[in-house]
Amino acid sequence: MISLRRLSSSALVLLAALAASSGCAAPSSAEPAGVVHFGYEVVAAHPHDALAFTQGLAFHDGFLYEGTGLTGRSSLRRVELETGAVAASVPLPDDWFGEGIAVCGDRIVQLTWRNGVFRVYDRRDLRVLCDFAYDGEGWGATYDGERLIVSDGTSTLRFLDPETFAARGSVQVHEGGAAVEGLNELEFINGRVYANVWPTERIVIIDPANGHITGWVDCSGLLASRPVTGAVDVLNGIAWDKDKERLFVTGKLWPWLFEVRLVPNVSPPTP
Ligand SMILES: [Ca+2]
Repeated sequence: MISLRRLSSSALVLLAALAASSGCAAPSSAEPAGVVHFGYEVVAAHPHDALAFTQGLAFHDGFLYEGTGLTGRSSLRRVELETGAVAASVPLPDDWFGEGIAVCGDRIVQLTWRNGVFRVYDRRDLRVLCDFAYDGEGWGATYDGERLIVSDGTSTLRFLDPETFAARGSVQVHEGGAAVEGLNELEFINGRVYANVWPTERIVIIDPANGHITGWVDCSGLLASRPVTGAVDVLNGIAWDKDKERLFVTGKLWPWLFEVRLVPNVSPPTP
């Protein structure tokens, strides 16, 4: 069994109570009780590098940190929130395909898709500290304060020691007995793991203690709310400013990065 710190779920309990009192649509019978369906409100839209194939996103001390993908174009960046300007950028080797990132204290860990390497940086100057070999694909990453949490495109979240990368357990993410595949970019927020579900416009909210789903966020229509020229790819990238409790989302090649506020108790999308 996996041992971890369980944080308060009082917010979700409150949201469920609000749902019951407001007459909003009840969850379908196919999912467990208590699953909250969120929509969103756009708080702000900030410029984002439309050439950045966003694979990892985090927020720390006033800056966004972004990992980009595609061979020959992969990088780790420090990005100014308001302007989208790239304040610092370090390229990955040309044949590496960058994936998720996690800020672990003074270090940043960046995954690669199929290169079998985690790269570790000094967060302060983005200097490469070391590389770690691992088996399998790397997709998303986040940090819960104790463990690195990674996804690999399946329904499994793996927990690793953030310094040695030793395995510290895993959970399968499921809803009503059905595995939720395609877990991609991750963000740890108030005891839950938020995960982009590739290749959809939905974010799933996961209890990392048991893999149960506690909510869904439907981000459909988000990018369409702003002018877009050029090719774009899917929603990917979630970052949480824990000091100001701001939630940021973007996508691969999106020209915008959005601050959003989640709105509970929307009806789930029709399958
Ligand atoms: Ca993230």
